[in-house]
Amino acid sequence: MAPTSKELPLVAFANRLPVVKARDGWRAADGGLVTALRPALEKRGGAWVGWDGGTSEVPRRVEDLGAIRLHPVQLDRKTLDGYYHGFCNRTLWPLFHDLIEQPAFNRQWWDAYVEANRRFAHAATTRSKLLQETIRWVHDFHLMLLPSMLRPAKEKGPIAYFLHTPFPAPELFSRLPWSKELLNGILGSDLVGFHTDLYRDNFLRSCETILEDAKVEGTRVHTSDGRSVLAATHPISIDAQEFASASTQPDVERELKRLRTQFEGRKVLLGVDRLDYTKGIRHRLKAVELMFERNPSLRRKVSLVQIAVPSRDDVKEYRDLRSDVEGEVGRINGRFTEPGHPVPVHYLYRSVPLHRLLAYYRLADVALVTPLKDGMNLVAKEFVVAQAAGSGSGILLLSEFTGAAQELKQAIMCNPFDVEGLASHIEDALEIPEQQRRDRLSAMAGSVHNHDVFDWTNEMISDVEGMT
Ligand code: ADQ
Repeated sequence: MAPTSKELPLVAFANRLPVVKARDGWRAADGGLVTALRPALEKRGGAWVGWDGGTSEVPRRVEDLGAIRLHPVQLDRKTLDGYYHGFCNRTLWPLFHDLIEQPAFNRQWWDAYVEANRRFAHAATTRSKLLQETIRWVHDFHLMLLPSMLRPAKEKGPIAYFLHTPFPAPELFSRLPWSKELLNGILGSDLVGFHTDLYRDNFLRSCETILEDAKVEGTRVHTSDGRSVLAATHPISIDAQEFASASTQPDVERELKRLRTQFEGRKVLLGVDRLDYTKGIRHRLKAVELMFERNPSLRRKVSLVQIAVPSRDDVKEYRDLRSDVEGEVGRINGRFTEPGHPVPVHYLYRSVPLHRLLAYYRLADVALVTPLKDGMNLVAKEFVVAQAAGSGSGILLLSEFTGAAQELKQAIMCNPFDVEGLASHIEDALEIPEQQRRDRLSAMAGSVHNHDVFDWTNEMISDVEGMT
């Protein structure tokens, strides 16, 4: 569809292109960001700039992404190592998640980060089709310098930036030797979006305390070059309607029937995460162990299913996490499995297909979404929508340190650092009367339906469009 006179085309910048190579050729990748941006990109016409994943054969278009043009960015091995494996995953990720692991500061990684951001800017400014007037929307902590690098082409339309992780308190952020450069990079945008007011305010306080020549007034930052940048809260969401409808499809019902037989007579606790130290999996397992220790009768009546998607296994902290988690699962099962009965902890180290994931969401009596820190956490939203669609009455146990806790107020809130408290919350959650469970669930599913991922996209776009 051609854009109307008021609707500018959209160019998305994200670390990865939204495509994967399957056996029968290239196709759109599964993922929240592709789902979120696709309707706007298709309606307005647009392009996606992202790293090519190390292959030089990415096509300019793929059939299931319609007219969306793909602009691959190439990164040599050394730049990629410093930028992605180093600065993104070992410096910014732990720093932005409140130092759950210690960030490493390394000047070569920083240089590679600057260089990688430059390559993204170069990809945008050297491709003639991107030079028409567009909205440029930059995503996440990989590309914090990019907005200011795109700014010299300001007359080509407004720039939005969205951070998918938390933004840390200035007391933590200022430890980064390049904190000023990153703030000035982000401030190249017209609009900066965050999941919660807390992250937005941390960003504003950081600008106030770290930048001498910027002035913060309310939620605006006035820069030394006379511009005014708006910081706004826009929590991301999911395609609630699609999730609800997929949750009751025949393939999900079949899988659910099989799982119900497998777990007959047991209540099911469920964890679904990337295997990341921010997700609180170690603390969760300790709490489950404590629960079984304190309640021998639950050993035959309750199972934990922990599904963990492999993630960043080239980083030592992630390999250590995997071996800790697997050791803990082994220990719990060794201690509490009773002869002739199933193991109490079922651990799947893999990505599962959507119909199976939805069947697990519907099966669960209690979802344990207990990150130590998480920008939003989409698993919490997916769980309540899938449960409600299947007329379930599952309980969401939710860490207060997730962005989702700001919206899903009817969850049972917990502090995952308090392992004993977490164990008690799980015990209590198993006892909540049915009507109360249903009331909580329907309120939460309603709030996700009322503000879905397309509202998120539209709100960001309409905010930034209003600035031209
Ligand atoms: P993530 O840290 O990746 O995202 P999250 O928001 O929970 O975290 O999204 C994970 C996604 O992966 C969900 O859609 C989930 O369905 C899927 N998933 C998880 N385990 C899976 C499994 N075993 N098999 C298949 N799919 C699985 C970052 C930030 C978050 C923020 C999002 C979006 O860290 O805080 O919510 O971006 O902004």
